[in-house]
Order: sequence, then structure tokens, then C-alpha cells
Amino acid sequence: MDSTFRRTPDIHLQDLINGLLQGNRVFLSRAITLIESKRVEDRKMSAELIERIVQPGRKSLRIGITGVPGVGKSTFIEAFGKMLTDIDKKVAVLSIDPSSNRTKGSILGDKTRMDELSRDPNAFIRPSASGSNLGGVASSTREAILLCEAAGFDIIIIETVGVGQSETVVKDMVDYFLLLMLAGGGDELQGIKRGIMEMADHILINKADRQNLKAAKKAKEDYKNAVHLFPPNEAEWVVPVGLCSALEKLGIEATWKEIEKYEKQVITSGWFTENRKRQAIKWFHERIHDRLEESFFSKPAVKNEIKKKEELISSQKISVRKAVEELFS
Ligand SMILES: Nc1nc2c(ncn2[C@@H]2O[C@H](COP(=O)(O)OP(=O)(O)O)[C@@H](O)[C@H]2O)c(=O)[nH]1
Ligand SMILES: [Mg+2]
Repeated sequence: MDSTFRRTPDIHLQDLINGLLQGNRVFLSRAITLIESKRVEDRKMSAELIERIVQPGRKSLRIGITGVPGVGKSTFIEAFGKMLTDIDKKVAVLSIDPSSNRTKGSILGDKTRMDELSRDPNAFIRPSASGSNLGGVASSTREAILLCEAAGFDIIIIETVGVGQSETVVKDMVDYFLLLMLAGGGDELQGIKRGIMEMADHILINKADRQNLKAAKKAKEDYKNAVHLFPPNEAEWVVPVGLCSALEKLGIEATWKEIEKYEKQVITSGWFTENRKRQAIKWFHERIHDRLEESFFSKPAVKNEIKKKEELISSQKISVRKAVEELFS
């Protein structure tokens, strides 16, 4: 974050907001950097920024995209994003990556693959916030979504970069959750747990091209059968299983058609609004927990006391229960 927005917060915050609301991508980028900042003065400004830009009821669609590394998420987003900007949608792409030791290579690789989309004036691509605290990364991503929406972006795509817990976190911040899979290789091999398949609103078998096509068609039938056995989801939506080739841009429009169908169905049924409400409440509670944890552990006296208790526990001079009781008494 450059210093210009810090010197006289009031005036510059207004500039930032004006630029953001006009859809200026440079200002959007700066606003995201501000909300990602952990500095105390930036936090206050961030809170005010969010307060002033949120427009209740603004129409947008948040789509989460997950799948093991190499399945083709970035390639898919490039093709899908281009298709959307071609029909005059404004598309923002954010990614969530809880791993702190991400290699430079993967960032560069992603950038190259989204090259076309990143040059599109109707697209905005932002690499993930860094940080090893998934809760913190998730929270800045949620706020980044709000900022993108304020800047006029209609479709917000969240790509999961890390594998593991990030799927649940993304599921909790999107309206639609798309799972990319590969044919061949069992679920175990792909590192995809059954739980993640159950969270999906859509299963797409990517790389359904060339010599993979036959295996992809077979996988489609297998997954279709598997999906039938899952308990019905809360949206009362029958999860489609489709084929696509992100590389050859096949099945991209069909995917969008399904998403539109879903959107219509859940807006009519009320699930769209209900889901967003539940997500906001859950986020609120998560933030309370984060703040409590932070304010507790950052106290020097607490740090000190914990150290002492560790020694007492190690030498079996105190039970864990007693040590905890004493910390809070
Ligand atoms: N044959 C084929 N290759 C693909 C397809 N989609 C992606 N790839 C390739 O798979 C590799 C990984 O793609 P990438 O988008 O980076 O995957 P990510 O890690 O899930 O983001 C790249 O070499 C892509 O060119 C596809 O539809 N067909
Ligand atoms: Mg990627």
C-alpha cells in the first residue's frame, strides 16, 4: 500500500471510494491491499471503507472453482471468463491460497495462463492474499468480493489454489461451487474427498479432449451414478455432471447455461438469499472467534503465563485442566 492513502485518511478514503465506485481497477487493487493490511490504522480505515461501499441487494454472482492442482482451474477460468466478458459481463477473479510457502513458479504459471483475461478491460484478476492463517485469508477474500461488487463486477470467481481445508472456506463464500475433476484415477488418487463432491453444485470433468475423451465420457457416467446416491442438497438442485475441455474451449457455454439455470431456480425458491444470510452470520461468528483469539494471545502477560504453564505441565507439576483454569481466573 502506498503512503498517499494514509497521510490524510479522510480525504484520500473518499478518493479511494470514488475511484472504486467508478470501476477503476487501480483503485480496486489499492482498496484490496488496504483491507488485507494488518496495521491498526489501516484496519480502521478498512472498516469505514467497507461500511461505505456496501450496497445491499446489488446483483452479483459468486462462483467458487475447486479441484486438485493441475486439473485445469486456471485454464478453465481463462476460457470461462473470456466467454463471460464476450457477453458483456464484468468478471473478477480472486484466489484463495492458505499455504504460505507458495512457489514463485506457480504464480507465474497462473499469470501466463490467464494472460488473455488479464488484458481484458472487463476483467480483474487478483492473486491471493498471502498468509498462513486460513481464517484471515478467508476474511480478506470475503471483503475483496464486496469491493469487486462495489466496483461493478457482475461475476466473481474464486479459485482455490491450495488443497485441503480451503474448499469448505470457499464454499461458505460463494453462491455456486464448481468442482473440476479428471477422468481416470480414482477419487483417492485425485485427492478429492467424498465430502468435497457432496459440497459441489456442479461436477465438470475437464480435459475431455483428444485421447482423454473416451475415459472422460465413462467418468461422467460413473460420477452421475455417484451423485444420485448423495443426500439431496439444501438448494434442492440436481447436481449436473458435465464434460469440458478448458484448453479447447468446449463445454464452457453449456456450463454457464447450467449456472444460469441454478441462479434462476434458487432466486425463485429463496435459497439464494437464505444462503447468503447464513454465510454472513457464520462469517460474523468466525470473526468474533478470530478477534478473541488475537486479543487474548497478543497480551504480553498471557504469553508469559503460557510459557510458565508449559514448563509446569512438562514437569508434571500441574494438570492441563488446572493450568487452563488458572489462565482464565
Ligand atoms: N488436454 C488438456 N489440457 C488441459 C486442459 N485444461 C488445462 N490443461 C493443462 O493442464 C495443465 C494445468 O492447468 P492449470 O490451469 O494450471 O491447472 P490448475 O492447477 O488447476 O489451475 C496445463 O498444462 C494446462 O495446459 C484441457 O481441457 N485439456
Ligand atoms: Mg491454477
